[in-house]
Amino acid sequence: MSNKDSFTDLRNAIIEGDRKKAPILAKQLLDENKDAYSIVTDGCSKAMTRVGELYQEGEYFVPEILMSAKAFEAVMEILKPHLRAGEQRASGTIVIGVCEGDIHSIGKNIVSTMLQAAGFKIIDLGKDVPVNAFIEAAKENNADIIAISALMTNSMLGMKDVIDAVRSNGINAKIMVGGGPVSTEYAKQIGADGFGDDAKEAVDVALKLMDVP
Ligand code: B12
Repeated sequence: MSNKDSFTDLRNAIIEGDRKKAPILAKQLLDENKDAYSIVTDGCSKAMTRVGELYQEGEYFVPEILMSAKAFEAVMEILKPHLRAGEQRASGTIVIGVCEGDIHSIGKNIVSTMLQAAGFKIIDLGKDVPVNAFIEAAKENNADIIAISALMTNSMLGMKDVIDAVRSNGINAKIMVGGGPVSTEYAKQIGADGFGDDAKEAVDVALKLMDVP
């Protein structure tokens, strides 16, 4: 990371996969009155982008990525209560999960936390979720929205299977999608009702789908 700012040490701790130091640094940032969501975006998420680059450059392998992911998760434990302290203006039920074959869950967890903070009831199906599980959960919970995450170009193809199954089962839920390789264009192409680039956008899109001003 080139530009040094308040989040540099935290980013480095995550890049180095230091799961002891990272939450301590996050706590310090909170004590300095840094906003919890900006700690996630400017600290943690940027660090993971760098980890992805190091993986592509052949510097990092899966074990190193896993250590960084664990450090990120340790930070999220500290930040979650602060992210949840938001204004709760939404009502509605959202079923959320990561596409089948995909075990990337960090981004989905942040989206889930932020949606909950906005007031939605969240049914989190976790990662590697088969199409049927989305359908069953949507029916059982009378879902207003189904939110699907994918981090890989091959797993994101499964989003269309979920959407097709939702429509053919006559489920009346709106569908929103997101995650690394997903774009507005792709979302339109597969017939999703909404797309969000990050967790804040996910909340805006969900509120819009529920007609909350
Ligand atoms: C961490 C990580 C892992 C960890 C995941 C741990 C965990 N618990 O999640 C582990 C080590 C397990 C892993 C494994 C693999 N990974 Co990986 N991984 C990453 C990495 C470095 C970071 C992802 C991350 O957490 N980002 C931080 C979060 C906060 O961002 P995010 O997920 O994008 O989420 C935000 C937005 O996208 C959005 N969002 C997310 N979901 C949703 C949903 C909705 C509805 C909305 C609206 C918005 C939204 O909001 C989030 C918050 O702002 C990425 C690199 C990258 N640049 O993304 C590679 C990456 C995703 N992995 C990759 C690969 C190839 C793999 C492996 C195949 C490696 C291997 N050889 O085994 C396996 C796949 C395993 C599988 N079957 O899923 C590739 C995917 C390439 C591709 N395009 O298909 C990437 C891009 C790395 C690379 N540059 O090549 N990985």
